[in-house]
Amino acid sequence: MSSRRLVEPAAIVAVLAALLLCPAGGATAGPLQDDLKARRGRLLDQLTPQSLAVVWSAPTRVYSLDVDYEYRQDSNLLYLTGINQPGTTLVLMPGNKTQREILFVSEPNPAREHREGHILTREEATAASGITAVYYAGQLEPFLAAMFGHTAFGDPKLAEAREYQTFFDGVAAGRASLALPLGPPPQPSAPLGPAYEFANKARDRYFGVSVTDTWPILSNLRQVKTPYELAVLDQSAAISSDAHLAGMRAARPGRYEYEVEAEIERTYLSRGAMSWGYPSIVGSGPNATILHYEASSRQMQDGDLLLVDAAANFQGLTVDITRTYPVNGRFTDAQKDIYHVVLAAQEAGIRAAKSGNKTADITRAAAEAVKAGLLKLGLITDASGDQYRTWYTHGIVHWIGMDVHDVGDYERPLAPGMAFVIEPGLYIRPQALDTLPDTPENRAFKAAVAPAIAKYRNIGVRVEDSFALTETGLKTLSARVPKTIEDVERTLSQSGTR
Ligand SMILES: [Mn+2]
Repeated sequence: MSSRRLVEPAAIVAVLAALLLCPAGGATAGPLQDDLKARRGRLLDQLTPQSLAVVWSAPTRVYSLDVDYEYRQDSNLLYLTGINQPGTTLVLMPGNKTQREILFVSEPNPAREHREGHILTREEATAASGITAVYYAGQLEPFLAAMFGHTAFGDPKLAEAREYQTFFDGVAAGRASLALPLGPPPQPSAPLGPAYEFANKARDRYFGVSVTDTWPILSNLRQVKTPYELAVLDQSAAISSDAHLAGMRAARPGRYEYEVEAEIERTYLSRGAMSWGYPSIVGSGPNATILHYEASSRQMQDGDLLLVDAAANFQGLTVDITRTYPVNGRFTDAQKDIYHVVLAAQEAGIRAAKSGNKTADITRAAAEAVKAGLLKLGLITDASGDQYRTWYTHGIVHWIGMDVHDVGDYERPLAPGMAFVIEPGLYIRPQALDTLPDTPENRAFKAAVAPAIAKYRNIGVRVEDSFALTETGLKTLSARVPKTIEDVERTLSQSGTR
């Protein structure tokens, strides 16, 4: 890491500011709306002409009693409309003459707006989404009833122009398709969600309509980021990278994990990322071996490693970054041993992250490096089997985007526009051995690794970077966060009174 590490990428920020940021008070027509239109166009292209597709917004969710959680929009609806407001529904009808995209938004409600804030007007919804046909939410039911009942809806001119005739013909011929983002079915007793509920109701009420699943289409679309999305993702990564650097400056023996978390999340908010992409993981000492440690309540001790896994949600896009570093500024030899194996695994994974390869190639390359490293450290005795999984316990590649573990097909070969992480980790939890069945082989394994366990116990290391594959190769979105032992120690030594 060079001394440029704290320099803002000012040129990039200026370009993005002009490209991305909407004026205060609301969105307007611009590059985002063009991109949203293109995203909807690609979905429309994959629907049969006699389809009616519906995408619902997420419900509000209760935190406790009369207080809600901060609103989190449904990712598919946000992807297609850019509208971060509950009570929004998108309808797409590829066979329509003029209005192939129809949006339903909440009615104005002065009393509610006094309590909760402004509700987009229909004009504002058009400006934000680029969709010109906007109705109020109360018209969704009459609209759907009209579509399935072959009757007029809205402006009489639409009926005159036989706007919906393709769909009506489809219903009459028994070939209409109700295209819903169903996704994998929920657990048998879990709530169904709007898509499954509506599918069931439609089956009960309407004949000549079959239900199809748009989830795989949407997942495949979201898997390949547009240039616009890649620009936002880059800016999201810049904020998260600075947050990690702020966390590194704050960490030291005697401070609490939550003080580091506070610096990280302060950075998000101060840079316009209005929330985290996932709850911050800030775990010191033995807590670094807990994959999703959330308490952040421990006082950090001299000699601890601190594992920080955190990233912001900026304009709906989230990267995923993890760093592990010594709170006193210097890795111990034992910590270095584990760290080197993790880094070697990530480097092997990065070499395999090429267009045409699959994520399984990354996984395999990293696992080979892990096995070789663990064997050398005496933490496994046999690199041919699954012993390494005692300490190497999770998958290391996932897509990133609107969801931190984003949708997308893991069998699809890597291609430009795909964004993902490579995140090997080793967690030397002595209790991991307790779960092994009591067999002669396992007894021998435990005895053989006992000296290494004594040396490495309670060390947890994960290193995670976010990447985008481009036409010219792999781009590391989180490259500014120091990663090698030298760079990490230099950064920590530069940050004051450690
Ligand atoms: Mn991750």
